[in-house]
Amino acid sequence: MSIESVDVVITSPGRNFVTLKVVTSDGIVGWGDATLNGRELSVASYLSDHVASMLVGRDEDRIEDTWQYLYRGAYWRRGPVTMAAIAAVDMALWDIKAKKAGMPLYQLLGGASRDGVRVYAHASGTDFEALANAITGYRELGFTAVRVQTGVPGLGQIYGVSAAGPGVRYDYEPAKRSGDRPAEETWDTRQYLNHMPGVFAKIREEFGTDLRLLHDGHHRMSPIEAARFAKDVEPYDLFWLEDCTPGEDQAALRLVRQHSTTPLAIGEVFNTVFDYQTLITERLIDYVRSAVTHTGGITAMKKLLDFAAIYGIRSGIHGPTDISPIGMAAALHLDLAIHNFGIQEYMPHNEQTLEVFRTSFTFDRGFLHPGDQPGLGVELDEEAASAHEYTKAYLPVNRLLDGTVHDW
Ligand code: KDG
Ligand code: MG
Repeated sequence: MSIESVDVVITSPGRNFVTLKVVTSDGIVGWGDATLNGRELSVASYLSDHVASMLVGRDEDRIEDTWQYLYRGAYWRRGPVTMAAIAAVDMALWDIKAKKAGMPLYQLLGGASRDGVRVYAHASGTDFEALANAITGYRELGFTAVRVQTGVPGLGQIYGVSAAGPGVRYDYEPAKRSGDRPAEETWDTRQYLNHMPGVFAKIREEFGTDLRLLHDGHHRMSPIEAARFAKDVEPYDLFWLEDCTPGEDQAALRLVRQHSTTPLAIGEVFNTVFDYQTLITERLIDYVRSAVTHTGGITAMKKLLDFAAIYGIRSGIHGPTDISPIGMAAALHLDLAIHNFGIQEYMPHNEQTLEVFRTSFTFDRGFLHPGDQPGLGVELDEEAASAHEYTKAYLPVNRLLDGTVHDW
């Protein structure tokens, strides 16, 4: 048996997704997610112009060998485009292998280590009342963990905050169809640092100590600013503070660690285990935030999480709406199987997306389960996908109040 065809499907059911379809000579179809938000077509080209022809005729069962062939064989290593392309191939091959075995993928990864995967939702609001409404809504749905993002007085639309108002829950989508250029937002770290600790104090007052609270700094603080933030929010018992400093600078987290016991998570912009080498061996983080889709797939992510496990570091796999339901399913199978699971991000996809990607994972009182269909458990409906044409969309660019470009 061998790989007979490899195709790239680009579809936009509400937002853009790039999907790899691998078909074997005996007709088994494997799916992989290759979506890189705001740069989708580069991964599509990497796959269709450079990788597809290399895969045809290869033995679909040789997953490790194919991974090394694409990673080492390209000479040019790492980076989000390369690693998203390799991830898509890897996911599709695991999907095929599990379908051939007649088992859900998590069985091939060692079987379930737990009954379900604890997930956190995105609660946000432009002010405290809207935020509190969102938190209440998620608790009613059974969520036991929420990520909290809120507006900062004096700033307009900022990262992570839905402007849609109370009652609308699954609605924050940062990639904007803004024509040929990204939309722009403004930022001021001083106002943010002065505002946020009070928000957490009020949440604890109103919702008590049970709820797990998470927060995303989205790379905006300098090391000493992040240290101050982490120290100021210590009394409110955050589950984690995410991406407090820009991801490139691993040593920055030494300073944050020296000043605070707030748990730290980082990694959604990382692509390989090497981005974590200092962070893991020096125990500078508590959670690995990579996406399976952007880190070379299931093969690479399993190795990364096993490496983290040796240092007592747990998983917190990236799961926003720009990870397709296929990438999300890959995360859920890993979450269920590994021992050092921490938490899984869950930003449910909208109905349009779920008409194109037929999922079998289930949500029950704050926990997800990948389901027991053979493979990853997600099938792409190609006819439905063809009705949604790609539309260019960008993540926003961020500027300080004086116009200086800042990390978004
Ligand atoms: O494409 C960018 C998003 O995936 C990112 O902004 C979401 O930070 C994010 C998160 O933690 O989900
Ligand atoms: Mg994040």
